[in-house]
Amino acid sequence: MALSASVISELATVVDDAQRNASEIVKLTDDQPEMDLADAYAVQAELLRRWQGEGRRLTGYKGGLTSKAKMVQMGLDTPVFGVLMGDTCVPDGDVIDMNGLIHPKVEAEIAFVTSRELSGDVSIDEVLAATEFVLPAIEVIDSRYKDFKFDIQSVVADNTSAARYVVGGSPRRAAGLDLRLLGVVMECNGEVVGTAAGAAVMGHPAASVVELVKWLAGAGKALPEGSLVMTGGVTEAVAVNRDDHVSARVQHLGTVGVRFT
Ligand code: OOG
Ligand code: MG
Repeated sequence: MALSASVISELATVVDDAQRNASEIVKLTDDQPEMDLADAYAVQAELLRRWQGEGRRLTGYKGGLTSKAKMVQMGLDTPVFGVLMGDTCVPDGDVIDMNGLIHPKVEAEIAFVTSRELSGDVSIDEVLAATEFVLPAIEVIDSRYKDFKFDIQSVVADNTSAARYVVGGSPRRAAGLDLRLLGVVMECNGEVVGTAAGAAVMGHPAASVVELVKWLAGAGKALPEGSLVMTGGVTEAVAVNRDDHVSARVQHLGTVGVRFT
């Protein structure tokens, strides 16, 4: 780490305020060029500590930049991890108020809910054996950085752009499904805006969970039983506007949808 605890705390305040007020900020590295990835995750950990202190609940974790499409779109080549807070969960079919967001984009994802704790080095098969069900998801990302432009440190400190998440459809047991082959179609106002298969995420969506568990282990943590894991957008993220209706259809897992007002 390159930054002091007091600077980490100041940066957490900058990000927290931007998230609360839906106000744009400049990349943290503009003012803190020394900031490294460990500092960035320290800012994220400080945010989580504050949020839990306010009574907000950690419901799971997210992997980001786990598909080639997302990496190319953002010009970064390292997966990132973030936290999911219960109050940012939007019911399937519900509406999201654009007023609380800056410049939201949507991503179609495959989500997991775990049935057992996972820790350390796990295999794809171990992840699948510890999976209660898989389900379709839409993640709404809303980078707090101007023009959605950032480097890896800045996006990690911004909790990897997490803003809202929607899960639903028809949750299914993973056994008997080849998650690599699940077709995914994202639509906006009935028009197809993205297509992919599960394998777009690291060759297998469960590989994103493997990496997440490894990242948690590095911080001395395990992935608790009953966690929701968003494995990352399978296609490029798509910008949305007021009155847009977005849906993500995942083969065998049904459809999840949300509208913006
Ligand atoms: C970073 C978050 C990426 C995903 O699913 O790839 C992400 C960003 O692109 O703003 O959530
Ligand atoms: Mg995502």
